[in-house]
Amino acid sequence: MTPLEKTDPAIFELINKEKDRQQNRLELIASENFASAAVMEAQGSVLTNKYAEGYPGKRYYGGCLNVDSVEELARRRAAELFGADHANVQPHSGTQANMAVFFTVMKPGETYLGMDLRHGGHLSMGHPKNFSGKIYQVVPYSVRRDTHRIDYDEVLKLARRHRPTMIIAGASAYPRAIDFEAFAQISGEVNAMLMADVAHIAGLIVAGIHPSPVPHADFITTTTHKTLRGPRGGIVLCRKEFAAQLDSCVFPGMQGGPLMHVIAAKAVALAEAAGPEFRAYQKRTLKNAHILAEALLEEGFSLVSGGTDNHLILVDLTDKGLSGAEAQELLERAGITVNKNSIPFDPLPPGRASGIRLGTPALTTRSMGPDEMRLIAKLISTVLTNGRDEKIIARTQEEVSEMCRRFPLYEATELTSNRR
Ligand code: DSN
Repeated sequence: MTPLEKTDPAIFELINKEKDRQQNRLELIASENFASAAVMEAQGSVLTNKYAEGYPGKRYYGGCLNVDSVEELARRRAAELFGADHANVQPHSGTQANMAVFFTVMKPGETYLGMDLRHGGHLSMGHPKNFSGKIYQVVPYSVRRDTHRIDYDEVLKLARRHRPTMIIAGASAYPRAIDFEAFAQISGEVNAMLMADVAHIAGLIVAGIHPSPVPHADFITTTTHKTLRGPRGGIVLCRKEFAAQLDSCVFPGMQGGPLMHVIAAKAVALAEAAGPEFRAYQKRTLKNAHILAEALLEEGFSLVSGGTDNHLILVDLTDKGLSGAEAQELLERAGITVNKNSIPFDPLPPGRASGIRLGTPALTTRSMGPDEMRLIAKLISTVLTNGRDEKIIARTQEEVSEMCRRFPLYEATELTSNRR
């Protein structure tokens, strides 16, 4: 019996069930991944017990010698990996990383440009219930109706008209490469700060298979758990002239004690991301996304923008007579996990949505490749065409289980960690 099983059988059982779910289902949520055993070991370590408000060498608590070294390593690894001047590794999430930049750059009431949430933008780019929509004035930019790609002419026009303090280049559901240089030209012309939110594509960037924003942006934010394959959390990178102000906006500005166990896990993931295996993994992720997109097109699906340049695909279901919510539910019952997603110019509200978003980072981590992507496209097509048929759902579930058995994720004996 493990200590957890003995102390809290209810939580032990739920973790065990979640492990089974991860093991036995096809994880296609574009923002999820499976962190390594080393990352989870660091995150589950004694560092969770240490308070360390402040920064290395300037803490409000004694006993910070070891956690100082941990945070120094994490900061150095992050800055080196991306080629940035400065890194703050304390934000607890991507939204908090973004909040730190807003607080550094903008006064309440000031204006910024961000990608329209209905066109791929993120909650923290102006949702009316989020700080970014409540405290600041957002001017949303969109994708073009004909290509579904960012309309850089519109961004320029809006920038000239509104003279924003900041422009955000970044998205959470955009399947095409982002032209950070074009954003930098626009922000330069109107004298705005440029923030790149690369949460989704960070892994591709460090692997050199998506253009980097580092030479162009004043601030770069990312989460650490998506393509970067680390623990859940956020990081901000910036030019050195903003370092002190950014750090002070994170602590004491918006957070108290940093999560040192998570920072240690971030450091581990950043070291993993610097290695050659990680680059190969990102290339496989990209290739799998291309193959999955092509196979879905062959199955008769429409894809937003016609395909993908990165790890994610937005499927437009308008001609299938299904909402994204219905498709998500049918696929879930068949063992395939996706999320409903708005598509550009969506006639349905976000709670129903006309699309689903698919991503290949997690399945690539468990070593699935082109053959599996083609099979998955067929399974998705079968379910979404005949999903009300219980026999089809049951047969698909069996195929999913068989595929998952061939690509084991966790050691059979370990209940809470140890990705293979
Ligand atoms: N929720 C994340 C995503 O799925 O893209 C963004 O924070």
